[in-house]
Amino acid sequence: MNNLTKADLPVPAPRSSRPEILAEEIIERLTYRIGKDAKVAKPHDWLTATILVIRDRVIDKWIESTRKTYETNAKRVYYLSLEFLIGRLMRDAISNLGLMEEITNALASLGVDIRVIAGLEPDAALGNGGLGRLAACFMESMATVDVPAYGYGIRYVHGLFRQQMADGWQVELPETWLAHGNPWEFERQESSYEIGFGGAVETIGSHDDQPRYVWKPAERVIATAFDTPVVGWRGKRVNTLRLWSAQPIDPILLDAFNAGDHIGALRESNKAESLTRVLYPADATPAGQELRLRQEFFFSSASLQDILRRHLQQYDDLTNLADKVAIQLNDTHPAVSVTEMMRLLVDVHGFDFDKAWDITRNTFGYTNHTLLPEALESWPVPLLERLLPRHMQIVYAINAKVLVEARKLRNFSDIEIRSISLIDENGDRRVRMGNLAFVGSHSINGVSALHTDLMKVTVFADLHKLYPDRINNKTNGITPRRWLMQCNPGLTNLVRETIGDAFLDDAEQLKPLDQFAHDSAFQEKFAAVKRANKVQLSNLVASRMGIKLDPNAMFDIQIKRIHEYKRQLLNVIEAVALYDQIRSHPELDWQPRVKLFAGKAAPSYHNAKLIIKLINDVARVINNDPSVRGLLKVVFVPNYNVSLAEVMVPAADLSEQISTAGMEASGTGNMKFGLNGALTIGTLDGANVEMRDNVGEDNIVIFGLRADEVANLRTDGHNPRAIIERSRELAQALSAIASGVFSPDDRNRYASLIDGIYSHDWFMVAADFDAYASAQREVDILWANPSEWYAKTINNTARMGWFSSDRTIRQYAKEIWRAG
Ligand code: B1H
Repeated sequence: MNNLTKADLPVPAPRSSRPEILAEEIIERLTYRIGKDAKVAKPHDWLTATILVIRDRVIDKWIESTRKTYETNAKRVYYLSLEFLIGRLMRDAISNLGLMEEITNALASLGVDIRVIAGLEPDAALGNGGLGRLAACFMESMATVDVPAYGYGIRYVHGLFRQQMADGWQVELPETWLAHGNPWEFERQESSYEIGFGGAVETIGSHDDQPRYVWKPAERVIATAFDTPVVGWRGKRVNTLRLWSAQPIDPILLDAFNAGDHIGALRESNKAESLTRVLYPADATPAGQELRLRQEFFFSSASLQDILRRHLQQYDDLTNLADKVAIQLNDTHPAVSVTEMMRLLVDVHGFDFDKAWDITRNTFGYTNHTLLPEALESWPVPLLERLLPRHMQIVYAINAKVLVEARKLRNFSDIEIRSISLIDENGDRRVRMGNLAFVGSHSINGVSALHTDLMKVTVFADLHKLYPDRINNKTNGITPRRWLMQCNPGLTNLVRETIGDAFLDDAEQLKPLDQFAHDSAFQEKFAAVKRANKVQLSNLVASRMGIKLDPNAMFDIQIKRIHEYKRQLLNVIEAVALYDQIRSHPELDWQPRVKLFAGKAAPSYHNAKLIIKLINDVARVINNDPSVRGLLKVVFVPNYNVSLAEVMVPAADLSEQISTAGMEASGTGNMKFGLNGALTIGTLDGANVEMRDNVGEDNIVIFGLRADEVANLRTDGHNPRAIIERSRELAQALSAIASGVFSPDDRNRYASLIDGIYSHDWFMVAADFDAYASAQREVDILWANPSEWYAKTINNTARMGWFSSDRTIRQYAKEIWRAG
């Protein structure tokens, strides 16, 4: 080094935000970074050039944030997640930096429409649904509330599949979000780690009383980091999303190549790269394959090695790890981290087992996102033994410690011991990842009040008895930047004009809007904003599907993954029943409705795919029947993703949140709709319960069985056939579907789906049908009275501020991480 010390090194001068300067910079990037003359530049080139200009401003803040964390010895939070469902980044970054007007004008001066290029940015869909989107909202909120945080995940080459419709059936196509390169990411070749698989464990020095173990993997791959900056509101802080990509140790086996085996020469390379090639499209349906476990270990090990390296570089000591590092496990997908941390501390850094266990538990927190038994991860013992032999030993050692404590100190019975064990001995022996994450963490949280209560009495009842102070609740939230300010500028501007800007920095400051709920002038403006958003959605549906919607009709929307427990089936059966009613009672005062659906089904989930087909079949019949007189339309919008949600959410009048009570851990779409002024029709499930508490029971339409009633019916057995026989509307709708009225080309198509309702009705579709249908008629009555309707929906916007993910993150920071 020269005579400058590192601390003296200059930082770049602050950059101008004047549109003229921004325009100059865009031309500069276009010319020298992309190598294009503005005269021939394609819209994609303009997009990249614009992102590069914004990116520089992000980098300035990024470096500042990273320096500050280092200089203040601040605690760092690491959010480990196999999914980050990010969506587009450009508008988010521009808006959080406060440069929307300036960039829009700069582009306009160059003859470029920002909306056109913004629409070209691909959706980063590195996630399935709510769990992945929550991780993305949390990243943005952690930057906003100034928590020094890193997200760790996988840089999938192919994110969630693109959904196409072929004759009403879902077809999956690969998503190629990196096709045009990704200007947001920085490859960090210097941050690379070796990740092992297989092999054996060697014991060293077994003659003394503390033998050491060394894992000698048979296979190794390299994990390389790709960093994406995440900008908080008003550019306060910029954090890092670090995604790992797998690379071979030897990119090509030259000997094999030279011997003429051109394919064999690349075999290792292909195998390594296949590790991070695709996202599992499972979403609360079991994935279960070896490749998935490899992905989980790959990103866990890379992340922990990176965390320990950074910590050692700063503190030169791992004994204070838990004071300076908090690691949050987003569900059990990274749970193998608990054993990898133990291996690194004990085998690599020489800690004794008990000390390492204290450090590990004090460092980790675990968030549970589902109680669905089929979604609780467990891996066969022989698979773990083969792929991660040292980790399997560590599982046994942890298990021994926990079970001895439970038996000796707490007198646990055989049954209780069996339920808390890390090894499931019912049938093939499997390692329970939820139990591993639980015992390896000081905090285990649920994602809504109801879900957390249920955790304590169902899957984790016995572990809760052993460690009663660990389970806590952190009700989910959503970022109001993306889910109000960016997706709904019309409403944002109206609210600013009406109550000022305080809500921009604190969503709970939406409250004063309450006073305008019954103000007819304000109601009119609120309705006009909603109508404009509905026109925008109608245009999208017209251009993508050639279907014309009437923006004066009620837009009734259910968008989320397709799952039996989410009960899209209940919704579409009700549509069929309503169709019957409209035709048999043309004299009644029916309120025009458009029922919109969107969502993807796991490719292996037969019934979910059949439900999509049913929605499309029902839509075709109803939409083409003149006797409906435009009073009902059904539309399934293909390829649901974050960007589509950003158009559909602001356009909703009615939000469908109708899961079987006890099954939706939280839901987050429910919050997005409420914030954007939709009325919710829903069950008392997940966060709907807290939404009711916040908006008041007059401002939400609740129906159906409660979670405890569902549980009782399931244990006592209920008789769906008798229920169906008592409900004429339901019986007729079911028999129409089952007999092929909507599937004349294949009359048996829905026989088994409907038979499931008759024979066991696990998801309580029959049991809840009448309550749901009458709740819908109640909604019609409200809709017929616009001043009442808008009073309620204004109250929803005013009272949803508590569901900001800023609030959620502050609770995590204070109560779990003790950081920020
Ligand atoms: C949620 C998942 C999930 N819970 C397995 N569990 C997956 C499970 O690919 N897999 O194997 C993927 C995802 N996702 C959702 O999390 C809940 O169903 C929602 O109710 C909740 O709002 C969301 C965020 O907490």
